[in-house]
Amino acid sequence: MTTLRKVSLIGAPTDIGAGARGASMGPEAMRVAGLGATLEDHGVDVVDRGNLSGPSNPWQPPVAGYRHLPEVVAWNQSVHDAVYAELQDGRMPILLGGDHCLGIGSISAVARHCRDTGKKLRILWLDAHADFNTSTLTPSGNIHGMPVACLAGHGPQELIEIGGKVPAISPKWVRQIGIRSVDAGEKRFVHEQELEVFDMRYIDEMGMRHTMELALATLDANTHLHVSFDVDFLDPDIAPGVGTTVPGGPTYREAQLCMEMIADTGRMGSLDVMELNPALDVRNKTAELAVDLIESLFGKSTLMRK
Ligand code: HAR
Ligand code: MN
Ligand code: MN
Ligand code: MN
Repeated sequence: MTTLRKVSLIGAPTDIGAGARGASMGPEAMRVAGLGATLEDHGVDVVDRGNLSGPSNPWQPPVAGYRHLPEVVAWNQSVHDAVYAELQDGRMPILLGGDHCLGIGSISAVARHCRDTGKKLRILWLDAHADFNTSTLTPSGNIHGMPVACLAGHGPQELIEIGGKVPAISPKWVRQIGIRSVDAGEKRFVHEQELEVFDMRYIDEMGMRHTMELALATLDANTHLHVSFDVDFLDPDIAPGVGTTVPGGPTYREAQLCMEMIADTGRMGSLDVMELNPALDVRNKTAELAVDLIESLFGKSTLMRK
């Protein structure tokens, strides 16, 4: 089984759901780090669709528990439409964020595609954060802390219905990896909704290999695997260029193994690369690391493997 070799890059240059400005520069930093040419070197057919457009960031306080809700809806609608069009075209969308609120548009489109085609959906959420807040649980109102809850149907009507069905996904389809920062109310809600979380404690004790074996255990030939890669998943020592660093993340090799084991499944059908913040990066090294890890998602490994 090999990963689909036709890829479309979609830039979503906004920080509308984030608590720091700068993720809006993420798509261009990924291009500067050579994402397109690097994938082509691995035999991937790459089309860069350029950047989506949407409202600018008004930088306002929360209203009824949400910051910038109308703008977040507009961006997610356009992400949904772009991602869905690529899937219908038989291509693998790679969404270049932008902050992680855009996972709502991206994954609701993937879920819709899976309903159209009778595929089973599995979502790997690689992140320091669970992103499972609601308007009443959130400490910040930042919607990048809410996408998984919204996808599971817990969020404002205009956001949760973007992909046409509410809820877009079941929490049972999600495997979260690398989690190490969860707010108090959010933690209760994660347990109540039975999200499957492989947190850093689990990875410390059991290792990345065992973690990924379990996270990938229920994939079959009819599964569409969506990978939502929040760059703050990585340890800040190797990936400083994100808005919300949390110490104690996966090392370079742990992250590589994670990506290599995903590649081995051959089931990845769509990918988000989120929260890269070039304003906080050091000579674009976080973007370069993200490109290196994406190469591994497409099968780069140290030695040839069968
Ligand atoms: N949990 C915090 C909040 O909801 C911080 C969320 C930060 N989220 C991201 N994406 N960077 O994972 O405000
Ligand atoms: Mn498909
Ligand atoms: Mn996130
Ligand atoms: Mn995060």
